[in-house]
Amino acid sequence: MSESLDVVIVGAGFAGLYLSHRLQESGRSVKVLEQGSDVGGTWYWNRYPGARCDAESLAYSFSFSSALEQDWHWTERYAAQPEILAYARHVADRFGLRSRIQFDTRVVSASWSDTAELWTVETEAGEIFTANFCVMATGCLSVPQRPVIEGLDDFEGNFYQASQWPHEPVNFNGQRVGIIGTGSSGIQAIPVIAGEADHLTVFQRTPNFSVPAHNGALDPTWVDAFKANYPAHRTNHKLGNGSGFGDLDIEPRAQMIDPILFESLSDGQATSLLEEAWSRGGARFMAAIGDTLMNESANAFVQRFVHAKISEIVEDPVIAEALSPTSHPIGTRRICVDSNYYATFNEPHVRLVNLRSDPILKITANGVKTESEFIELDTLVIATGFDAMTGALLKMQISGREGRSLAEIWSEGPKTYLGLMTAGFPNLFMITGPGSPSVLSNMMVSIEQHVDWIMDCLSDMETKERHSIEPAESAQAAWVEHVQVVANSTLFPQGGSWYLGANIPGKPRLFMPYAAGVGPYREICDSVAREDYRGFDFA
Ligand code: NA7
Repeated sequence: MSESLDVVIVGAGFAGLYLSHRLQESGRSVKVLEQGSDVGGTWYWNRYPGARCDAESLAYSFSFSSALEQDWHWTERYAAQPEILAYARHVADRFGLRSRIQFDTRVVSASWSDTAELWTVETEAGEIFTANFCVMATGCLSVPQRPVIEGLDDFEGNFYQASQWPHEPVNFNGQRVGIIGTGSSGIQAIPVIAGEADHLTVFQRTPNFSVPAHNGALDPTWVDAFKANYPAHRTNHKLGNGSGFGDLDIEPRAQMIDPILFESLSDGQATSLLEEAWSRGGARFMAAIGDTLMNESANAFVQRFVHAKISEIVEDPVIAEALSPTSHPIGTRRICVDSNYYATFNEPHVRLVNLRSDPILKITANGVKTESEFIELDTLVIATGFDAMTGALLKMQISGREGRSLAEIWSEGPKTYLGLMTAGFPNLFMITGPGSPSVLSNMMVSIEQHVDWIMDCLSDMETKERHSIEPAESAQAAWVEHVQVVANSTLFPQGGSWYLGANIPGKPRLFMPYAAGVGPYREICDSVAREDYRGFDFA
């Protein structure tokens, strides 16, 4: 038996929740298929100690309902995972979305029928859903990457993966813990695990740049003043040239302020801007000097500033040097936002093993063998990242016109038009897909923008009695090239990061997110729609 719908959505994270709300409101039939047992996506799976958002709470939240915006009470400047998950649950309950979501349901395939002009979506349990439209709301960081390390499966102690953390409390008291991975997840988890464990060994391959969060309780008076101005703040977040975080000043700016460029600053002025940004905290440190991600000299200056900070914080100069990134320009790998990360290495029971000079040879039943020693462990944690942006899409068998598979068409890297659709896959939308600002942006801003655009597109198709939409090959090719041209005008490609697929052996190297900023990107999408969906073909 198959269920027939207007729209099938894969994923009940924030994207799936908002889209299902809009579809439900519009009277369309919709089903959301979700692998987890609850809503929340990223925030359902990533429950590791210290997990919290690196965007500020009042910006990392939905703007579509002012009642929701006003009612919801964020407690901290950067919300922790349980609070964000509670928010996702609240949204699902408040807007009556749960009845359309089928949990514990993994989608294994989605195929387009040229004759029926329908998508058929099949689950692991063999259930079949057919729909006119299929929307992949599968998230950008949802397929964990397990490292290839000899003996990883032989470890007999407690073993945890950051992005697949158990739902039961985990206690590290009295244990010798090891952690592999020093990206955002590791950098958030390390200080918290160190607070409990008897001994913590951090196995670091590549150091990452991290700035202090200066997290803390939100001041209710500040929040009230911010909320009184919420629409203006949201406009700032949506239209800016940057990543959609906007500024969190109490008085929202009427216009974007021109970025301050490095060449206009003396060294003293540049340092004081960085000092101010460092003491304010958060990822907006990267915007203190406006061309940090475009200009090698500016970037080198900012790198030196952070290296000096690390040396000030970390007492042992050898450890400080090992923690100081030198292999990539700052910001070209996602900047981390931490609470006490560098200071944790001053604790006598915390140790850094620099895998660059002492690589792991293998993991055994009770520890890690490096080239120079054996480190006995009770517990091993891996925080080794994700098959980002394309991982979840390619894990499913997705086939479009004439049965051609997405994996085959993307074999040299993802090809999309606007990060929303791929040629040959009619009526298949992606939310925050490769080729859109996605992971370079405030996800809430980008999710709402894509959902609203898709909803307008569906209405327009109905009005004009169009049954299917897909990008023209030429428009797609031009967009793919444009995304690369924009990326190549920045320092991002030098980062060798998961933005490029560089963390997955054999994955094609292509810079996946669109780096021109959320405002310009929104303007392009809106102009495409205004010009009768320029670059799309309809049937
Ligand atoms: P990241 O940022 O991809 O970090 C993964 C870390 O794991 C990184 O330090 C890697 O070192 C390390 N890693 C991966 N494989 C290995 C092996 N085999 N040996 C040693 N170390 C390894 O993932 P996160 O989960 O921390 O963060 C992802 C995003 O989630 C983050 O940016 C936020 O947006 C939220 P490497 O750099 O490869 O040398």
